[in-house]
Amino acid sequence: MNCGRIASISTLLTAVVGGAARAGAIPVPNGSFESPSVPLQDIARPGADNWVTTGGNNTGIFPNLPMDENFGGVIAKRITNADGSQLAYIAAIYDPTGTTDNGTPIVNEFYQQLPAVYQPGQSYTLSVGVTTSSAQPPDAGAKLRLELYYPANGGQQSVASTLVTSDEASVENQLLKYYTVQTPVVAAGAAYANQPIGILLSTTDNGPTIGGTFDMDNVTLASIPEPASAALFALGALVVGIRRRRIC
Ligand SMILES: [Ca+2]
Repeated sequence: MNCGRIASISTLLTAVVGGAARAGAIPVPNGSFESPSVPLQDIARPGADNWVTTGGNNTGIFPNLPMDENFGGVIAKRITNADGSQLAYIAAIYDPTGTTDNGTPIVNEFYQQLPAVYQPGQSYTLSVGVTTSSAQPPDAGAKLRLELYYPANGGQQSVASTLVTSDEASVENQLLKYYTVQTPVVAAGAAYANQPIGILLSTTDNGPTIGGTFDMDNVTLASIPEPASAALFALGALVVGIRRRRIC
């Protein structure tokens, strides 16, 4: 192989692998729950733009407080590391046979289906900031489900999920801790390959006697190329090494 050809291969490998090795951010519309804008005096409102929310008033968004406030003896704390000025709340209770004030089942979820699809050769990482409400902290053992799914058979089929418990989610009810959901590398033959990516945040792992509320913020999603890219990178480096040892 001549030196010119080796040089061109190494240049190509460096370009291809260098591009593939970077994790890519996938937009999550209203992932920071900044829309619609909720006036401070309204305290909170159900629903959130771009997300499907269930459970009536049990799911919605609220403006972060400028400072800790005392509401009739209940201390509501400012969340000190919020992203932007608003966050989401979700009640921990789960009672599909019960009904909310709006007449809907007590099933509390945020979900949305993205335009992006699960691409073979990529893995996906969902990241969500979570804390517990200072005014209505969740009961011990309450769980929050963070999930990546794909639409199937008219429903949602889980690809990967993480359960966050109230005991670990809180730092004095005022500091977000970040949790991730990691998918495997998508195989070309996987049922969810090339299917739309869905994000689900829910409290459906609890029961009808579990009270309190989780707060969430800054939902982000990234795609990461499969480890084989690292081998390609090593191959690229090897070709560069061969080129440098030869006299051209
Ligand atoms: Ca936010």
